[in-house]
Amino acid sequence: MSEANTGMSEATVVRFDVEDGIGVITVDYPPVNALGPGVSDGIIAALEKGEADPKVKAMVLMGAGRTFIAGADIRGFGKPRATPAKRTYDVMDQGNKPIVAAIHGYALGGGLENALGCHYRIAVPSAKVGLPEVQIGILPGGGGTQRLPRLIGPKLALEMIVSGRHVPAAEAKALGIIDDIIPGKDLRKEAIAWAKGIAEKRPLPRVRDRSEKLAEAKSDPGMFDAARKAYARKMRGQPAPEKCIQAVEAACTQPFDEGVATERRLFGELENSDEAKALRYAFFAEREINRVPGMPKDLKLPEIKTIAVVGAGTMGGGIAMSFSDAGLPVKLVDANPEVLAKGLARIKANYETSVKRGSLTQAEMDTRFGLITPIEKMEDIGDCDAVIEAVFERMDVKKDVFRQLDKVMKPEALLLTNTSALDIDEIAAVTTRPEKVAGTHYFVPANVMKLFEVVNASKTAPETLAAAMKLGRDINKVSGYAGNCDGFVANRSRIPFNLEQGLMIEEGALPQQIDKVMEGFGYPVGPFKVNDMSGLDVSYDTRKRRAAASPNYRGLPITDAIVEAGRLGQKTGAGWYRYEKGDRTPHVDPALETLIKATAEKLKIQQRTFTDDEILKRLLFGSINECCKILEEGKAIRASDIDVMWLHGFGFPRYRGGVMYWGDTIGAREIYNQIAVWHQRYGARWKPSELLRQLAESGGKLREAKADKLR
Ligand code: 3H9
Repeated sequence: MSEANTGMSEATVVRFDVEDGIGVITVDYPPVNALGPGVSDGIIAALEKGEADPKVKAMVLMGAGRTFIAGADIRGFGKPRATPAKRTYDVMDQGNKPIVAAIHGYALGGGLENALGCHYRIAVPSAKVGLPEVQIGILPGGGGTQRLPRLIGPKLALEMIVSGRHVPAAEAKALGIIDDIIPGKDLRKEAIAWAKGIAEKRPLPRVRDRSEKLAEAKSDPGMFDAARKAYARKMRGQPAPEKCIQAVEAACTQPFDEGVATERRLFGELENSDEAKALRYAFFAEREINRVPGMPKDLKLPEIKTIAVVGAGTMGGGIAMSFSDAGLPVKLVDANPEVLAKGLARIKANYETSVKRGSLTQAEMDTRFGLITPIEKMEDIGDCDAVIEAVFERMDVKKDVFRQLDKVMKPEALLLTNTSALDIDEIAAVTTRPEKVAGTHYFVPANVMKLFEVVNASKTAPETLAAAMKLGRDINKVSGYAGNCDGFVANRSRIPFNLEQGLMIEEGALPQQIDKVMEGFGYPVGPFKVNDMSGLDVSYDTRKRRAAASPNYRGLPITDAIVEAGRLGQKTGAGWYRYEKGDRTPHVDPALETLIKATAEKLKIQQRTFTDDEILKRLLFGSINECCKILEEGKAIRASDIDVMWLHGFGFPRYRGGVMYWGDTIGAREIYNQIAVWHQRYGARWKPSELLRQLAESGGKLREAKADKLR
């Protein structure tokens, strides 16, 4: 075996060696072999070496470590860079020796584009391929939009490129992206053997030369507009999906090289778009959120294999599903057999709806439902590694459950609570193991929303915190750190939004105007339509309880009057909107306007008109101010964590990065000035945070704000 480095800069990132007549090019750029500095040049140098070496009959391109190639180096986007003298794909196309891409882990973006430049592609069963560029606001810029349609046809290529989804190896084989699936026990050995099998085959199957599949576009010219329609709602406000469609269209109408030039032009138009920048920020923020500073390096995490959920209500059922959906067995406990039976029936009905919709097969439903074991006695969950309590949100009820759990659970078990507002220190104090107690706060619906807020109470051990955060990731959620305070981080930062929403109605804005502003901003559904879906009675009850507890509580009298008029939302046929029987389409209702006006007159509340800009700022500035207070108090680690929480807990439009990222597009100074004016006009709730004032003065970025110290 001869081993050689391929040049100066790429010496450490790409290796080339020859074994048994096969030149093996190994990309070794941890952690995910992104096409960072020197990688593409290293591949080119290796290809040229293999081409020139008479001993080499064919070549294999593979990745070292956990994956093939995860794509271009996203950190390099938006920064100036030189146009490469040569591109790997062109060098592959010009070569005379067959090249086999041997894929394990992921071949994404530029990774798959390199594989498409190879003559053959083989993969291990667990591999995944895809062109996910659209998810970071760009399009495949390495020939992917031109080669993939030639390989699998424009219709399938459109779907893959515009959705950006990861395609598992078996499906990729069925689609024609992968030529063969290999066992992958010894990737290198199997790939060399495979390459030997095709070494003499000619002509070389170059994807760029294929055109038979493109004929599909001629027989179905409507496919591009159909794709536009299919993604219009989902990808509203974003330029990338449209440009992906244009690029695939170019593959069908232009010769290959022209199509590549079109793709490159469209890529250039997207790379520095506001949406692409925000989406890149979101990508890295989602990885950063996993890091909790100050954690001991050698932490030994308790293993969590068996889980129990206490409380079979809507929340408990959703939580149980979050485990069964991830393939983990879960025990669902409720002392009340009726509630337990109802809870199970609700879970079953949820799964049945998914089967009806086609998003789940009957077999998958059976497996998932089968993972949930109903249990009536608390003693029967004692051997579980962790338990999540999801009972009624009242301190005495929670304490009672925790006393019981402390008795029945094995000593090393974690005791987790799904409380959304109660003091976890107080709950932990009734147990003999407060170090094993933490909050794991789900968002509604628990089986759907990705945010998993992990609350660090004052006695929570680092192992418990880290294990709880890992538990969230294990069930495909996004774990975010929160300190123990009223509302924790996500809900607390959202409270001003909800409050201003109600107050603006009192002052004369109409729900349809506010919804239109927020839908225009990028929310899939406006906040009042969401209220109508969840029911107006829930927050009504909370307000009444708060009013009873504190005589100074102002409340929302107009919203209360709407509820008292029997308008509870979709379930009563009217709320902020009017609904036809059996239909969930919201209709603007003049009767609501009359009711609001009459109540305002009666209560002597002055009404006025609002501009769209004022509505947006009133809704979001208060939350930005609260985020700053949360950071100041050391209850969140970093501003970008709160942004991730808004993306995954509240459906904030991803292409706007998050509430703090969006705030930077306005600027801390302008936000501070406006808040100071509102502080004068509306009083204490708009008191500017000290951190916001500092950022305004220093010109600092909201999104880069961090807690000095976690408390
Ligand atoms: C592209 O290819 C454009 C082309 O068309 C050509 C243009 C000319 N770059 O996610 P993880 C880091 S666009 C830089 O935790 P996992 C990540 O930040 C690209 N860094 O692992 C993290 O770093 P840290 C198209 C990257 O196993 C570490 O690697 N490709 C990149 O859960 C581990 O990542 C994509 O969009 C990257 N491309 O998931 C794929 N990828 O440890 C993006 C990862 O410092 N990547 N990092 O926090 C992914 O989707 C996932 O990382 C992947 C692995 C599924 C691969």
